Amino acid sequence: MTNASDVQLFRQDSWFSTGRGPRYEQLYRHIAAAIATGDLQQETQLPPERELAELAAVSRVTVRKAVSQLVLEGVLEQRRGAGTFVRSPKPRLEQSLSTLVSFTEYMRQRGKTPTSRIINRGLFAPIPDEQLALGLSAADRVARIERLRSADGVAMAVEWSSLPTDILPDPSAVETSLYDVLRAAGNAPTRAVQRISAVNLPGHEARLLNLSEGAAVLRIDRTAYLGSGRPIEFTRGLYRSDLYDFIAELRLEADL
Ligand code: 16G
Repeated sequence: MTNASDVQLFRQDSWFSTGRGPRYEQLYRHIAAAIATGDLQQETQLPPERELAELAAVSRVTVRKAVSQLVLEGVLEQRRGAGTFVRSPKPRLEQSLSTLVSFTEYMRQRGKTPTSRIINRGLFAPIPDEQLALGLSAADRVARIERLRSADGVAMAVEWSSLPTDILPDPSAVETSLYDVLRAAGNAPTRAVQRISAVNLPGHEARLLNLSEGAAVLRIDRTAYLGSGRPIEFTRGLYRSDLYDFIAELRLEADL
């Protein structure tokens, strides 16, 4: 049933201006802004697609595009047989536990046995990328571990993980899982930002991964943060492209 505030909120002159982009995009921005300002509160049900199209004087396709974008971003939620709702944010801890998965956890969840071969580790002078990501100065030291990550004996990824030395004073403490060590010290990250790109494998890493030099792999740079907002992990990894579903899953779930 249409109520007066829906009529007000969705009528076209409250969100559409000529020259500000396609209708679905303007409608999308309008709904996102209404949620951000609280005009549309958590758990509010949106009018059904047909009704919304009528209120906004647009086609159902326009409504669908705007709504599906917000669903994809996790702002709206479609509940089967019930309708579309403004999603309530999950508590921070739960969110991070459900989305910030370590290599070890990810492989175990899929019934595989994860292993790590340490290629290099120690305390080093930070390179500029590490300084930038972790907020270190050139005079600081950084704990760095280079590992070959395998699952059921198959090489999957090469990872270089860098952490401030007060967070990981002894890189040799890491056996299989870095996150287990961080968790044990009460320093588990609660949020991470990842940058994903496609690169061609250099010779050294190609040999480690049993792939040919120049093969296309995914490079992922992850910066992970404590609840306080402090960055504590910068990991650059080269991942075989058969790990792609793992990455897609993270990107879909993460409310970054
Ligand atoms: C994942 C993370 C990496 C993290 C590692 C910890 C990605 C793209 N990267 O590989 O940043 O350091 O897990 O795994 O997901 P671990 O606890 O098994 O060492």
